[in-house]
Amino acid sequence: MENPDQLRADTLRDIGAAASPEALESIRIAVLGRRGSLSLAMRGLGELSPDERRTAGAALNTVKDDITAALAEAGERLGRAARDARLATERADVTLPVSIGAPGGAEPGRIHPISQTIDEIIAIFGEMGFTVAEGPHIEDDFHNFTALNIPPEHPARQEHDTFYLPPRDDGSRMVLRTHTSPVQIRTMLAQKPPLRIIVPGRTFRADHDATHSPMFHQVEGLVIDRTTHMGHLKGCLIEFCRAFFDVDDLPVRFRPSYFPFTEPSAEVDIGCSRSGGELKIGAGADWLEILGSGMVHPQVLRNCGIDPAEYQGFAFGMGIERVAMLKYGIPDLRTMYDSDLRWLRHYGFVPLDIPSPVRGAL
Ligand code: 2NM
Repeated sequence: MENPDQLRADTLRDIGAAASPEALESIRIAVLGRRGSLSLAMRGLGELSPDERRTAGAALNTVKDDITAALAEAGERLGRAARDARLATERADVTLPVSIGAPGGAEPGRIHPISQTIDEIIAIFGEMGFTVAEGPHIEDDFHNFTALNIPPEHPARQEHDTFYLPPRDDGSRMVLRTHTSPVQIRTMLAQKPPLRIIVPGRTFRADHDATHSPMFHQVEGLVIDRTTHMGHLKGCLIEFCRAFFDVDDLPVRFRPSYFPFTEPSAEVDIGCSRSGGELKIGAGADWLEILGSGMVHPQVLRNCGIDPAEYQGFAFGMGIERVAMLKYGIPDLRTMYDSDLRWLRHYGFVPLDIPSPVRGAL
């Protein structure tokens, strides 16, 4: 065989000249492979005397280490070059319009109508100065019920309506939040007024039929300041309804109602017509319920360390699935979470159709 130094010099030269990972692999096989020149040389050591074997073995091992290191280094260099070349050719201009079903082009994914609707609602309230707050899906009894002035015997607390987790060591049971209101509670406990937040997110109720899903989405909102009053509630929610449904003169009606956590409470209806079996949002003979709302109950404020003699606030809540179905003409709630691609192609939104207070209402 060649002497070890010659083998090293020749191999390192070949490695330096290798122009592709494949060429590098051929060199590795020719030298270090089972029948490679270095492997054969190492096998030949058995014919030497012990002394000679020790010297020659050490030399061959050094050569092997040097070649192995050079192969690794060259492998990285060629890998980097290949990656750079790919990046140069596979550049994507994300500002280009998306061509749906263009021949040879990949089909873009779709934004789910629930995500799109949440983004639009955030854009509208964002313009009014609200920020987004979030919190855990698993809540304790205090944040989900007690702080909200929901009494111990209230039907909403029953096993029948609420998903309870197995008891903890102290016997208490956590719940899957039944509304996003516990996030308002957490916000009031953690921050000082003035507050202006909306809380979009998943909620859970033990209810499953044509118009109810055990998991659904809500957006709730909360405003607290020294002089906040029912007029602010009305102005804010009228503005929201008109922006969301993109109808400037949309009739909006406030109907007295009851919630344990607000006093007074009002349900919010928008005008519509149902003539000819077709639902049309806008002026008409009929009304459609969209939101629940009210002035935050003084006891709720007290539960959160806010003095009701100093501060007042309003809150509201709506179901996202319901307003998404109304706005986008989706007839069946149960299709929402089927992950059916044909449904998503039809009802989904093309990415980068970024919602804004103006465009979001389109
Ligand atoms: C609704 C309707 C009315 C509400 C109240 C609160 C809190 F935490 F401030 F007390 N959060 N959300 C509220 C009020 C929610 O949903 C239909």
